[in-house]
Amino acid sequence: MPDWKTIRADFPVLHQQVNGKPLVYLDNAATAQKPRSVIEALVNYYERDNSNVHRGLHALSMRATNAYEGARARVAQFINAADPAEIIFTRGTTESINIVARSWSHAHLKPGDVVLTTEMEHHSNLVPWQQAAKASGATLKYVPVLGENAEGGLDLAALDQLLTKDVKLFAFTHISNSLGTINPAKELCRKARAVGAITVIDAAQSIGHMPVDVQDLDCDFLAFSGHKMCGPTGIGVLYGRRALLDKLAPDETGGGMVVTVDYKGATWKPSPERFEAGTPNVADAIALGAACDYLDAVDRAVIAKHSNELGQLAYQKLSEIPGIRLLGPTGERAGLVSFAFKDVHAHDVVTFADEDGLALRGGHHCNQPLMRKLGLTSTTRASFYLYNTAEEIDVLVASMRRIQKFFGSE
Ligand code: 7TS
Repeated sequence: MPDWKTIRADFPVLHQQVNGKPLVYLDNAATAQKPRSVIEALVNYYERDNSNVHRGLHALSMRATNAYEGARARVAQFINAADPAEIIFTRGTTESINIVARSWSHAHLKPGDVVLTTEMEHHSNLVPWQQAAKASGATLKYVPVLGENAEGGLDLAALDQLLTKDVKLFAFTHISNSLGTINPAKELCRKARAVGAITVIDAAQSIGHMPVDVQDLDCDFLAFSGHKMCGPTGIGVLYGRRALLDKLAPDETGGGMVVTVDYKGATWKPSPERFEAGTPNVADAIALGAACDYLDAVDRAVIAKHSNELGQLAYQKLSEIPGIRLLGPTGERAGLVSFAFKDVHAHDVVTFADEDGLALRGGHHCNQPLMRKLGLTSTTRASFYLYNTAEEIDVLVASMRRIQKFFGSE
């Protein structure tokens, strides 16, 4: 078992005071902090190797290219992809999903087809499918969530009813960013495959928090962001099965992704270049590789156990506060809790908690349709990661008790 307290020492930003109190950073579902090794990977690249990739024959360009392609191979290993060519570097989860929603949908969806997603999706895995359905004439359907606090997770019996031969694509989140639900991703992929639908997993919340193996999950596409797994912002990944990618038209066109061009047209390179037009985000891709190294050195199964236990502990301690309503599963859950006081807006909760040095998030968490279904406009969310401790949950609970007393919310 790693010493979680020494892990904290790897994250420079955590060691500061906020409003005269030690910072308690519990906004990891929005973005995770960066260990020194990731920050150094960025600095080293810009101080020693900075150059454009793929097109140069000089030493710096070759070093940059090797490091960039090395990062691709590292990410492939991180998610157990069969081939580094299945790793496309993007700006993040949102761009990754949009690429599939535009390129794949444009070629494959027609009126009468069904795109299936769930009621617990982040807008990034919802609005692109609404757009794809509108553009193609396909119908978008949602797997419902169960329970007045969505504590029952996805309605798997309803899923079985919804999964007809008309379903061409099923897109779902691995972990809900507003409920803390861990979806049975492997089972969902198996069910979708049985009716011939392809699968898209939104792994934004799972990628840095638990082992993710695309071959074991047997998914077709998987999307994630570097910044939620200790890597930089502005870099993310679209994983796609090679056989699907090679048949897919590019989403963006330009330099670097063509074989030949004349005044009439162009031909495309295979994946991954086909989907990476223009100068890529070299530095951040390399630092994402460093983030993979960091997380694997700790071990993602161990990280999952640690942050899920913090999630359960926080859920249990917060549920003892009068007038609080907690969302999501009552038992096993991911490392986040989302809750609401009856008469206090989440923005007030977050502002009060900030006085106690806490970094929380309040709002709809880009889950507006789900919030509306649950009769809420917003929740307060605390989300945990490998550097958080049980003592920090005590700070959270004490702060929430102070707020509850101040507002007299019952
Ligand atoms: N999918 C899920 C499940 C997410 O939680 C997020 C970001 C995204 C997609 C989009 O990721 P991006 O990196 O492309 O922006 N979630 C949150 C959040 O919960 N609070 O801030 C961002």
